[in-house]
Amino acid sequence: MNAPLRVAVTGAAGNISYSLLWMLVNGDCFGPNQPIILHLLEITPAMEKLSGVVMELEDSAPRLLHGIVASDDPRRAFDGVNAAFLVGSRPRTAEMDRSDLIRANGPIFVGQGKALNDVAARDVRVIVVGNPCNTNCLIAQKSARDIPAQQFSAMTRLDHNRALGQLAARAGVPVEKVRDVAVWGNHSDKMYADVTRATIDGAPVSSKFEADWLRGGFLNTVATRGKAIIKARGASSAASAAGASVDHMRDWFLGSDGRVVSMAIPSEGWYGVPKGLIYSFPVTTTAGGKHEVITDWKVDDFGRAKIKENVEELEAEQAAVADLLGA
Ligand code: NAX
Repeated sequence: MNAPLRVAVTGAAGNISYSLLWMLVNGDCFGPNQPIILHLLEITPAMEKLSGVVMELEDSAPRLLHGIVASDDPRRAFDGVNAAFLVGSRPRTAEMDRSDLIRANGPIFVGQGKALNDVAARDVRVIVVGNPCNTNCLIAQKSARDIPAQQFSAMTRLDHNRALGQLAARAGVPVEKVRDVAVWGNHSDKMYADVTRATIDGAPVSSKFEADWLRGGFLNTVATRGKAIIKARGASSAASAAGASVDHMRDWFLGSDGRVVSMAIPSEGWYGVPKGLIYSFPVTTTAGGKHEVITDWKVDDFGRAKIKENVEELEAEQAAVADLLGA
């Protein structure tokens, strides 16, 4: 057994965490020989609910769980952590539009970014799940001045997995036969699930399906899947979101074995995306927390327009929180 890894989860009493925490303690993310100490953060009014989650974790007696820290103080919850899942954020209410949500959540990520900067392990890897996740990630990253920017990321893996799932289902093959799908941009309904390099059982996706479907029904289904789940289930995606965050972090820590995956990371100017925007790119990952953007992806005119649209949306989000980025 390795020495325990300290893993923070915020919004630990929420819906996504109710799946995520058990995936973590069962070894799905960091492997079957990696013990973990869970660091759980909640807001004060949710601490009682969190105590129930802690009881259930204890009652599950997981072999890999070597301790739990539960707190409503980010500086205590992030102390020494090597990985952080920033899931908690304020939910969008009926009267809020996207810009209200951005303004409501921004300050949370200033505080959490500063706390990570001050007390997390220097090798910490951060995934932001709480929406609007790209811009929340930007705020946290800018607030953590001493942590290298590329250790911050936001989650587009659920969109990526949704795209894989749609293609596999339509082709009638197991999902592992589908490769080289990439999600570009923002985790919003503008995100672009790009299949121009994708293959199914070695054959190009473009040879299997009509371009009209790939640019129409397919993209639309992936982009609006969250809403369809809320309508059908009466609650937002939780287990699939937890699973996607685990896929993201597992690949980051253990490597994607040559597979293309999608991560929203600080742009270095790749594909004309302005430096610093938290933008989803096709990447491969290697063990030890490294990701490498695939820089020779041939983007067609349709893709270029989509990439630009996402840049514009993220720039507008960035402008809405400009006052929080120099904190
Ligand atoms: P819940 O409302 O069930 O849970 C959120 C939890 O966060 C609550 O327990 C709340 O008390 C806590 N919280 C709020 N402010 C906090 C703070 N400052 N510090 C710590 N905890 C805080 O939401 P859930 O269904 O778990 O979803 C969590 C977030 O994930 C939402 O923002 C949601 O929009 C986002 N999602 C992101 C996805 C993605 O692909 N990036 C997909 C799934 C999900 O929609």
